[in-house]
Order: sequence, then C-alpha cells, then structure tokens
Amino acid sequence: MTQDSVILSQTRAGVCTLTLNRPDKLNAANDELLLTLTAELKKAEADQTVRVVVLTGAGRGFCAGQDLSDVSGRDMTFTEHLNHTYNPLIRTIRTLDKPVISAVNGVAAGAGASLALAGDIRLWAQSARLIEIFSNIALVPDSGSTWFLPRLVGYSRAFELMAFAERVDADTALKLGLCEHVFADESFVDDVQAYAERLAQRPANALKLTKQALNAAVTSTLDEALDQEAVLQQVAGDHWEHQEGVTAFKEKRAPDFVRVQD
Ligand code: LHQ
Repeated sequence: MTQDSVILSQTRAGVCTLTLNRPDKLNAANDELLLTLTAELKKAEADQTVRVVVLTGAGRGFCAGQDLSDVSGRDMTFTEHLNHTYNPLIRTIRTLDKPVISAVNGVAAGAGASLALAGDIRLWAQSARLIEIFSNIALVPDSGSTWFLPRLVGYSRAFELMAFAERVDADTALKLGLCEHVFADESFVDDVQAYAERLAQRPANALKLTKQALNAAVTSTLDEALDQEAVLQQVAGDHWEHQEGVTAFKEKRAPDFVRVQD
C-alpha cells in the first residue's frame, strides 16, 4: 500500500485506521475505492492485532458519495452497481466482528452520508456536515440511509432531510443522535485515536457479541431479543474475558481484557 492508494491503512495500539484517499474529490467513491475498502475491512477483521476499526477521510471531506464523473458509460445497472459495491461494504461494516467507528472529518454526502451513519459509533469533527443529497440529482437514498436515518431521527425528519437535501451541521447532528461525540477540528485525529484506544481496551469478545445482539434486536420482537440474549450470554459467559472481569472485581482492580489470553 502506497500513499497513492485509494485506501490508506495504519494500525496503532490495536486501532486500524482506514482512510478514504481521494481528497481532490472529497473522497467521492469509485468502484476501486469501495471494493478496496471492503477488502481492507475484511483484512482488519482477520488481523488478531486489530481490536477497533476507524473509517475516515483524507483532506477536508469524509466522502462525497458516488464519484459522479465515474458513472456515465458504465455497463452496470444501478441495481447491479449497488449490489456489487456499496451493499457489500455496508453489510461488511455492520457484520464485522469488531467495532467500527465512522470518524467523520468533513462533508459526508449521498452514499458518503450512509457510510457516516453505518459505523457502530459516529465521531464528528466540528466542521463535518451530513447531506442526504440524493434528491438533488433525483435519486433515492441508498447504501443503507433509508434504514439508518429513520431509526435515528424518526420517519418524518428523515423524509424532510432527504426531500430537501438539508445540510446537517455537527451540533444539530449531536442533538439528532446522528453522532455520539463532536471534537474540535484541530484535535480531531488525536481525539478519535484516544477514543478508539479506550474502546480497544474493552472486552473484544463481549463487544463482538453485543454488536451481533444489537443488530439482530433492531429488527426483532422482544421475545426474539430475549431468546437471542440468552444464547449469546452463554457464549460470553464461557469466555475467559468474563472470568477476568469477575476476578478483577473481586480483587478490586481494573480488568485487563487485552493482556490476558486464553
Ligand atoms: C466530486 C464529487 C462527486 C465527483 C465533490 N463526484 N467529484 C449514486 C449513483 C449510482 C449508484 C450508487 O449510488 C449513488 C449514490 C450517491 O452517492 S448519489 C450522490 C452523489 N454525490 C453528490 O451528488 C455530491 C456532489 N458534491 C457536492 O454536491 C459538493 O461537492 C458537496 C456538497 C459534497 C461539497 O461541496 P463543496 O464543499 O463546495 O466542495 P466542491 O463542490 O467544490 O467539491 C470539491 C471538489 O470535489 C470539486 O472538484 P474541483 O475539481 O472542481 O475542485 C468537485 O467536483 C469534487 N467532487 N463531490 N460526488
């Protein structure tokens, strides 16, 4: 991987940062970027040294959605294009067995907005913006936006944001629940790394199962969620992390979920 790669990957202290790297186009996505990002996520999943993945953008943008200079003359239908590139990416994020943080450093528009929403945790820089911009070019929100947004802000607010392609700034995003934290632009990279390192200290197996349970629960009944919790709790309870947590509690010390191994 070189500095010219469309995705840059760097792992430090258990945190793998994947950076969309087409800054001249605000990291607008072409097929190469989308397929490489999906492959890098899978690599990070397989890498035992990685405990948390961060997605962010190079330069002043996070992701401006589909590269509009790359769509004319394409031999795929819209449906084929989504099924080939965007949809596998969003599915990979949501099923990855490690937490994924969307670190939204700048504008996130169209499918880039979907990518910003897809993370398990969303951290924004103060100057970040989210625009469900699809209707400006008379398209339907895709890459998961129709699923993520109404669950966060309700049906009608989602519809309004989509219909008018409203710009949502960071303070509004925080109020609406589109992000968990907003950090100053100047310290954003360091603040995201510090947050991700803190998350990397948490019990990896328990977080993997928590992610699985939450993803199932958002589309299940209470009965199904209770059954799922009972199954996954057994898996968590049989893991060494649980032993370490209980032992640490009894010994009145902080648990070590990283150093202790099976
Ligand atoms: C871009 C882009 C871009 C190329 C900025 N493409 N160059 C669609 C189709 C097919 C299947 C799959 O799904 C989709 C889903 C989608 O994502 S549809 C939505 C596509 N995205 C857009 O419509 C966003 C277009 N961009 C914008 O409206 C603006 O650039 C935003 C509001 C994002 C940012 O505005 P500014 O901060 O004023 O930046 P800018 O417009 O000056 O952009 C900077 C450069 O980036 C500029 O190039 P230039 O050579 O003039 O400096 C833009 O042309 C380029 N760029 N977005 N999507």
